[in-house]
Amino acid sequence: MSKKIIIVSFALLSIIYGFGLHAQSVTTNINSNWEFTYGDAAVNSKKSSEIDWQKIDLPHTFNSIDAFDDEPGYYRGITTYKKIIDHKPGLNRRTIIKIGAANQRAHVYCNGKFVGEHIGGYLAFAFDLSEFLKRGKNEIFITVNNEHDPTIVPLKGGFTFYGGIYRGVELITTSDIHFDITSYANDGIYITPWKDDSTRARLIIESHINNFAKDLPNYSLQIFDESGSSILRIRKSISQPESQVIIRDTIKINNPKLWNLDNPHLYTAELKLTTELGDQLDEKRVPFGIRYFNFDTDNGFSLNGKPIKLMGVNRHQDRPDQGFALTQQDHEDDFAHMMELGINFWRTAHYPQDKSLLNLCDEEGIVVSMEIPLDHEMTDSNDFYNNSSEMLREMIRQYYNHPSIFIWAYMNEMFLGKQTIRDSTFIKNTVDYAVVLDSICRAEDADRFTMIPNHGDFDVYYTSGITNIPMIVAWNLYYGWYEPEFKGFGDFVDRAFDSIKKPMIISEYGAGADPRLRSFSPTRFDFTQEWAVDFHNSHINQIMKRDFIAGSAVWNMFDFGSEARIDAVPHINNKGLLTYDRLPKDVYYLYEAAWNSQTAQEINFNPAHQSQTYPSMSASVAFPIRVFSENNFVSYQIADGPPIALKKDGYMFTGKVELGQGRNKINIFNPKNRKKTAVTQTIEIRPYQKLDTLRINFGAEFYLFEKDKIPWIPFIESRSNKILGKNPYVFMPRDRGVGSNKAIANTKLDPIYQTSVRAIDGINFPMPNGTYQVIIHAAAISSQDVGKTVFEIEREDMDPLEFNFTADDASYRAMTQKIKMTVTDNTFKLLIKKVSGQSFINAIELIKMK
Ligand code: GCB
Repeated sequence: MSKKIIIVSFALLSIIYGFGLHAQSVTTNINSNWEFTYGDAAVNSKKSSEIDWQKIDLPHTFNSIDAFDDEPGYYRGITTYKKIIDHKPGLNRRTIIKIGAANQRAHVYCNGKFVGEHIGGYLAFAFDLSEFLKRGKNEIFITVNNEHDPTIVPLKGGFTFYGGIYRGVELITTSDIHFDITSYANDGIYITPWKDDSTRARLIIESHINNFAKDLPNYSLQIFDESGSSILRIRKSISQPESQVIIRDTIKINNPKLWNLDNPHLYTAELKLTTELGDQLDEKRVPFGIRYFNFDTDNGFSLNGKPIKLMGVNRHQDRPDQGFALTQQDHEDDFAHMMELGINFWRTAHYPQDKSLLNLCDEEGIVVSMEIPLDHEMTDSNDFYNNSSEMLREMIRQYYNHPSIFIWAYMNEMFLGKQTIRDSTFIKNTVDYAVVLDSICRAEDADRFTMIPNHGDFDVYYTSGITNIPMIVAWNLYYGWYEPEFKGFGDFVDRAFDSIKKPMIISEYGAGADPRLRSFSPTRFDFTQEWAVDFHNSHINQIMKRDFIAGSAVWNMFDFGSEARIDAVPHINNKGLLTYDRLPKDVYYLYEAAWNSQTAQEINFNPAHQSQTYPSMSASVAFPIRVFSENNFVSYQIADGPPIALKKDGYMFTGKVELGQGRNKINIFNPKNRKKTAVTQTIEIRPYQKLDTLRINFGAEFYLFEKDKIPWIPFIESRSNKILGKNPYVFMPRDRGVGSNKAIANTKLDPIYQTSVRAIDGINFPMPNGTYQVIIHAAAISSQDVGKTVFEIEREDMDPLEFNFTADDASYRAMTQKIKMTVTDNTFKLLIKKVSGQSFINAIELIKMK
């Protein structure tokens, strides 16, 4: 790994030596009292005092709000962060600033002087400020630029690239002689463990030391096991006066306690630098684990000789109103959700994530795959290649000591939208560069596996030869979402296994679910919770059946920000098992049944679905029951009726019951004690005629639930519920699935406005006599509507009500108009007349007037 190895030796048993209370390294977090401004204040001709600074604390991003508004795009440009530090020189003569992550190009200045640059938004960096600091107040400026830069990855990607200093900043004071933290912002220590044979492990411990003093320090290494007992001690003097010294020790540990998923045993290496008199100069404590593992083409993953199916998730690092600027507590809370789900595998897609999480993975026994954000696109330029290669090296060196990391990945879906012949140059450049990146991984770290995740266009990857390069070939597959059928998943992986004889991981699979949407007859791309459940249930089963799939990771653990994406919730990717604000969806409970060994045999049920009211336009509904459990038998009863068995389907039990109007109590029995009820689901089917407010959506079969409000119900045509017109049709402008893929301005109810019935002359359905306030909801979502007065609604004794979309900003905007209507013959009738373009309706509300 290193170029300047000066001392190479084998272990010497040490003698006990004394410690002084000399200069110890001190790390201070300096996250509070920063100032922030847009633009480059560091080279700005204005005085700092004339700049409009906002007071902020770190972690911080400047995109947590503008990436979610109705305006396309978000601020991508230069910004400046300022911090005053009070410097009191002491025994520690060196002062180093360490920045956890700044997205994406950062320049650090101290008292107006340029200190250094860091490229890339997802890794830490550190600069020695010692030559720039003066006694007393010092002004630190960090400019952070997140504008698109063809030389810095990610160039593309399905997530929001929130700019800012979004991880913490530390100031480290240390002595002139210290472990090198500036080169790669790690601890200057690299521990490579492997198992020699059944009774012995061999470790190489490499320490990088900076020596500005030219004194000759002493070096010591001590290894502790988990109980804190010292198992080995080495002490030596450093006889070389060089300013950079690398010490490499090879040590052996007999009968090592291995790092397993059930018992992730961690050793600690304690490394010290002391003066000749024994005064301490610097100290590092580095946890590490000893384990051996393999990814096998036919049989998948094994750890310490034991086969383990890796089942886990991907996770993005953002939350509402915070973007990437998460606190340590936020990271830990996310990890707690992942543990509760029962994962044993985590892909940190699409970039290296917070160190605190990797520490938790080390401690809890989670297998991690980590990657650089080289996603979809690359530039054929030296700067691009240098920056990306350096980023890969930086990632490996910063995270090298974490026993939880087993895989380095370095590209994602590079051929999305590419064609073998048309894009042959791009494809060739990518393959050539994959060879370079793969060899960097293997040179930096001979122990771990390499991986490239590809999307589901098998031929373009296979024929390019890129699948020959990494040690693991991974696939991001969306059968039953972007592609038509769940079953396509199995067909795809079987073919890939037959063609590419290499270990395989399913690096992504997932389906969108807007937590507000539910359906009795879910369908692809309707964003209902029920479709997502069916999707995942099918996928878990298909994955479990195939031993050659070493592991799989759900896309995604949490909903996340994706500014350019327009699904049911614009700017959010809704494929999370939990919502953006961390509320579990139904699919979360399905996974608990599949993975959480503590709860798998029980009923795992979304409490949010325990009691629901469904207004209905029909006398009864065929209500689907879905219960999640790994048990063999689950039954239910309606009211006090006889127990009825549900049908087992993978990790869930299903049935359909006819529910009449009123409150229906469904008792689901505890599978372990069938006399006891585990969950009671109370479904109220409410005849819509009895409601004071009726809210009807057109063009989809889902219900939309809003907190504390009457849900929106689908308009289901029947003999009495009619849509009038010669050829009315449900509008499906999306190339697959339900509704439009446009964000609708002026509303949060996008699914209501994205769906519609067009070429419509009116609607009628039974409604008790009386007077109603009628609210008509319309949004022009077809190109045919732009710039037109589209339709009019007939009104009693008044001119028709016009829906006019001629204004420049009238399209893709929620429009509502109210009218008063009287029903006299128990039939509500709304007549719509086309003026130009096409008539349509998205939704209506009827509110009974006293
Ligand atoms: C993918 C990408 C991921 C997207 C995901 C999706 O294949 O790797 O970044 O977010 O699909 O949801 O479409």
